Amino acid sequence: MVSIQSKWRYLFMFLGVQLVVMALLSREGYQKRVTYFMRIFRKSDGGGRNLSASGSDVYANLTALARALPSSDVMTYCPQTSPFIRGPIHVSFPSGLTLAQVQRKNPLVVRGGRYRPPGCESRHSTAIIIPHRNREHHLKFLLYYLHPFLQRQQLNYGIYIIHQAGNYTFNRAKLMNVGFREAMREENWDCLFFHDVDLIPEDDRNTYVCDANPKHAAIAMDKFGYKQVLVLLQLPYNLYFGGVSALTPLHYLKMNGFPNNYWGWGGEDDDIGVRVSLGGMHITRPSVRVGRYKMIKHKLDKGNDINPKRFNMLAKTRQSWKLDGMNTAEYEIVLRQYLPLYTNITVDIGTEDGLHKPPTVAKPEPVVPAKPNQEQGKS
Ligand code: UDH
Ligand code: NGS
Repeated sequence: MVSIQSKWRYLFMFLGVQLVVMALLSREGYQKRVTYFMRIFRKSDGGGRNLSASGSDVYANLTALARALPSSDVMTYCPQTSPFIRGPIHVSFPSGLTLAQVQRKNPLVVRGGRYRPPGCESRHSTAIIIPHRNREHHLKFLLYYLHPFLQRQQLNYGIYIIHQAGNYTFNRAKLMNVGFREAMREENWDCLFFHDVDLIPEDDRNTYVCDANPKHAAIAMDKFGYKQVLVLLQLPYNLYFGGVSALTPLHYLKMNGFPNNYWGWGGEDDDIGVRVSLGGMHITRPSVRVGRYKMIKHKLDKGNDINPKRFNMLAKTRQSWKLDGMNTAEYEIVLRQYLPLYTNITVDIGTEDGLHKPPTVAKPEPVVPAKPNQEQGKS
């Protein structure tokens, strides 16, 4: 039999344990654990529709955008700030994505990767220039995110892929010169975005329109922990201009475009930054909160080795910028294709020794209709 005294003892012990447990639970760790579990519950009932912690689905409001037809026959200008802008975008890279899927998700994009907002007259027209070779996998993801991103901003836009022909060392800056001239030949764009293929914008408040001065848009990347690149690289004079940058045609011509002689990785973006200042301009930037990008991870490409001459060349930008640039860019267009999601311009930019005949590039075979009797003869 348990005595009354020992009953009290058990009761006090029980209360004591309760008190200790409560004290432990009320510590900060408990709060974190509760928040963690709450997040799990919220995620499972959210159906992935609005991932508020990591941004929203970039396609979330595209159907509303397509329905925004003009209220009368007279098209009015789109509002100063697009009502479809949402802020942070959730970016991930699911396997199995195809260009056909991207095309289906963007029914208003027309031949050559062009778009105009359906309900109003856009205030801006922007060409996106993407230097490219052997990065089809990255291009697919960029197109998946960039098309709806630009549509949410109610821009007139066109996407140009400037594809370097052959296997000679890659030259990012010269491809940009080609992109500038070829895009301007097609339309009087009021802004050009020079865009690496592996950088995905993560906030649609980072508007793809030009400022009064050249704008460096990719200022915070995941690979640098979203710290301002400028601070991290300890660059002098605020000149970092790599990744994604925006210039008007006038800006571009004032600085004589980009250099043509940086073959291989590195330095060309620093040269471009110096040219901005030599052209009498300065670089503007969005805030770190908005100028955020996710980089698709990769290693240095074959055919794009680090350029050992880059530091010597950089030391001479002040003397060379007027002698080498847009005014001296020589190239030969190999192929121009108006594809459903972009305009592809395959170009021979030659080598350090100058421009010679294009290396063998697979041109599409002319389609010769087979004669019926030939077909029959086969079987
Ligand atoms: N690009 C291609 N194909 C190539 C090389 C470059 O399409 O073979 C284009 C592409 O748009 C790319 C851009 O050029 O985004 C810039 O090249 P990059 O991605 O190689 O440059 P980044 O500075 O490279 O992003 C990081 C690789 C690690 C270099 C380490 C050197 N210390
Ligand atoms: C600088 C390079 C730039 C390059 C930047 C970031 O040092 O071309 O690093 O590179 N300049 C020179 O080499 C002179 S990154 O870390 O993104 O690979 O863009």
